[in-house]
Amino acid sequence: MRERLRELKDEAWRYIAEADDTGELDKIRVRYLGKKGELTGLLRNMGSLPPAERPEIGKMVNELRGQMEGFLQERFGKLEARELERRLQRETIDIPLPGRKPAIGHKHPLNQVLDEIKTLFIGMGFDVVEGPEVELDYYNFEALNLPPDHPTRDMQDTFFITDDILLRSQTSPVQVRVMEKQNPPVRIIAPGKVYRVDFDATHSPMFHQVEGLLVDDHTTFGDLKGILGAFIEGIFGKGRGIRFRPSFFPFTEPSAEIDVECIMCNGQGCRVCSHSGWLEILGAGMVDPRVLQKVGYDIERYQGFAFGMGVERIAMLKYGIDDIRLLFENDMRFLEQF
Ligand code: 2NM
Repeated sequence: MRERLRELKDEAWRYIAEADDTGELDKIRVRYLGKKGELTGLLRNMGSLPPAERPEIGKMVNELRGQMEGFLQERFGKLEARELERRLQRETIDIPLPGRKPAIGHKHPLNQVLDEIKTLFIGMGFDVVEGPEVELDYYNFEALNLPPDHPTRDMQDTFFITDDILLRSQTSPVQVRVMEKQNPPVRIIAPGKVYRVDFDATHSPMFHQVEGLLVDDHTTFGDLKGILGAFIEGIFGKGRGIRFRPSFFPFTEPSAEIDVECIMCNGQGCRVCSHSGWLEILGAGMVDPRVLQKVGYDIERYQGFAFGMGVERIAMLKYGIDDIRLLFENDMRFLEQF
């Protein structure tokens, strides 16, 4: 029996010393010290020994058990430390490594400008209205005081679908539709896509307009100047010179084109403003009473002013973009700059 114990110890010590990881070591522990383990088995078989030998053998088995537990624990501590060391090596975090940035998109520059325009007019009490892009000739031209033979109608170079259906060339038809349904006071802006047969560095066959209309009693050209002055200040900043030049539109009388001091050269003259020091940004005027009369308004009581602007043009002037096509190509290298 003593012989057997010595063999068992030698064998176990060799296994424990050679175990390469904590998992293997645990299997060895179960093999000797587990419920069905070899050492446990020896204790259980004490009954088969002569009674005189039992106390001594029992003591030896228990001693071996204690030694083995101690040795296992020592090895376990070492292997566990080695495994932790290896795991830490493998899982090192490279702290200065730049993170993977998710590509986050943002609003297209045109929509940024459009939202700015809307916000400014909403702040001055205007409602935002939209209407059809495929429009009747009546709303696009006739209601706006452009009879069939009017020269401006040819000049507009419109996309016709049939004789009396077309792609709107301006958003003013939306305003006519509102006036037909609603009595003054009217205070609206109509943003949206418009279509004209025109294509070069500064013109696109589809572009965006914002037109505005205010109709009330006692509405004057002074109101127009005040509202548009506040708008221009909001878009281009305070203290920039503004000038009104006489102009002509079939739907307004008197009419004006409105310039702002060049934002590139502060009025000194440069390539952007064709060396004039001024940028044209708005058309406007007092609504021709004939337009108001056609929608059934009492022209003895009501007057109005209206204005229109191209969103692409304002974006180009604001950001110094020299080709309108850049706004539609959606080249990320361009868009990322805004
Ligand atoms: C402009 C310039 C001047 C305009 C006129 C109207 C309406 F419907 F009230 F008659 N809406 N927009 C207008 C006036 C538009 O764009 C350059």
